[in-house]
Amino acid sequence: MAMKLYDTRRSGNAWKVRLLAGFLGIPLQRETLSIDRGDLRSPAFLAVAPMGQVPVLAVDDGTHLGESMAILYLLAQGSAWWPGDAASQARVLAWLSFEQERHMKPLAQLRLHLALHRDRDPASEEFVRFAHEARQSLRILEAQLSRQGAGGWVATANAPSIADVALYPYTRLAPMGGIELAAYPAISAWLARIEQLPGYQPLFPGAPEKNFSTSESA
Ligand SMILES: N[C@@H](CCC(=O)N[C@@H](CS)C(=O)NCC(=O)O)C(=O)O
Repeated sequence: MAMKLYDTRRSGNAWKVRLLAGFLGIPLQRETLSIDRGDLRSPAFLAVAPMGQVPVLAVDDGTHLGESMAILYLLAQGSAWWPGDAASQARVLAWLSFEQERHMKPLAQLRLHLALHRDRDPASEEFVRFAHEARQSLRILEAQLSRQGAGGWVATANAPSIADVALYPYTRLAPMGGIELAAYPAISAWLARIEQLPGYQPLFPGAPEKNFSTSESA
């Protein structure tokens, strides 16, 4: 039976899980919640998700697992997406940590408030700071991908890892928050290579052209 993934239609963090499941050929049954409807504050959801956020995966042993990094780690076990040697694993962990600490938040905030909710001023101190942090994070990623060379991946040389999956969604969606990617050629080539991998899943199933759509609620 397919594992159940609690997500929202537009969650970039849940997209990471759906991407990896697609690459691995793991079927997922989506339970798609709505932030606007208050689903993430319902007692039923909080019973399986103490952190009150998506993604959450219902694991085969009857437990539930939150946090995208933890879910990617679990799903990738036994596959090339989680490399076999400790030094490579440590490098993957370093980039997962970077994604959570420096990459995801500014890019997610810019997309959420400037493109989806349209409720903040891009010239406000807070959003100028997010834009600065987002560009800094993209410069670090660009430099790393340049170092890795034309066919390289974020943390590994010959095959992609869960670090690539983790960094893909909020990088791909950066233009929604006003961060154009043309200035980052290594990132642009890497995004295209990920999108060519067998099993790639766009944000909206079967509709890659809708990745940047703002017409439907989260
Ligand atoms: N560190 C978490 C962040 C998860 C997260 O921010 N989820 C967002 C959706 S993309 C969410 O549930 N937001 C609703 C809320 O925080 O109330 C992860 O990587 O899974």
